[in-house]
Amino acid sequence: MSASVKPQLSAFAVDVAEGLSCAGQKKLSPRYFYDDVGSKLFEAITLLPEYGLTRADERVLRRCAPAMRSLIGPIGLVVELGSGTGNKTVHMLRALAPQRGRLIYRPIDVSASALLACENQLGSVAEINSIHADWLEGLEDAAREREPDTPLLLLFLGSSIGNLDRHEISEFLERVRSQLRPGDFFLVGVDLVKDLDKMIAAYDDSIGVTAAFNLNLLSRMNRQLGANFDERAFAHEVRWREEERRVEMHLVSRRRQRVFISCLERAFEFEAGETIWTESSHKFSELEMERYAHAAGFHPMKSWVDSEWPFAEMLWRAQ
Ligand code: AVJ
Repeated sequence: MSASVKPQLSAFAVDVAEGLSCAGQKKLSPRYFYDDVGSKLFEAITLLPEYGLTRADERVLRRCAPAMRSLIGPIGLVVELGSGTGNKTVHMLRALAPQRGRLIYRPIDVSASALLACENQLGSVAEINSIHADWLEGLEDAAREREPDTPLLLLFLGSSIGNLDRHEISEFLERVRSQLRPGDFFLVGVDLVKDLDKMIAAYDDSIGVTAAFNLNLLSRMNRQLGANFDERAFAHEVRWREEERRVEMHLVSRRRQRVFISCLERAFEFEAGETIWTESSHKFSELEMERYAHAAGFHPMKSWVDSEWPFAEMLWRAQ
């Protein structure tokens, strides 16, 4: 077949082909959870009683915003990796907006609908100039387009950093650091290690919203790649991996089955009990994060921890 006949595969299709044809553990990247349905389901997750993470993030942000303002002074440019709808960011922007002069907010997200919500919600607090891209790609754009002499505050909230494997974190932070100038600030929100039952329940809620969020990945492949997954033939499963200090989400095949993905023109086999590993949510200590900070060229300035749900907001300065 000539190249012009075969349509170009999307990044999603290419990653699915690779992730499902691994000889060992099948896996898919959690970035693909966030299509329009997945983004809404994630918003629902943040309202669940079991998922204390987002409320803790919001509480600490609200509490630390004024202190941050006095530590770092007024800020002209705020960039956010994985902004989502920007719900939590509004307090931060209100506290940081300079008395006179403008505040530019550049949310980066892979979900266009989340960015639209962001623009509608925060438009009265700051000038919004959104970037529809992956984290690092978007940060490169923001860094290239920034004005000289205005310090930048980069936000990375909600423990999104927990999706990275530990061995990827140092390289990721170095790449972040390379886009910043000395004196810029980085605020990272991390979920801390806590009671095991709390960590598990946060990803295995009683009414099955997180299960739907996980299974939507199969539906998304059906919708966008012409796959024929039977969602009922897979189950949501949550595991705690002690040595890695992380919660893993999997989709378990309930029986032996074959799935065809038409845009890949390929079938994939699943054994009964075989899983697709869809997400890792790592849990940290403040000390561990401080080590990552130093190694990547940041100076940890201060951190704030929620009193109800162990979650830390850590403010670092680029050295
Ligand atoms: C947005 C990546 C921080 O890992 O806790 C919530 C996503 N997955 N429930 C997390 C998620 C299942 C969330 N992060």
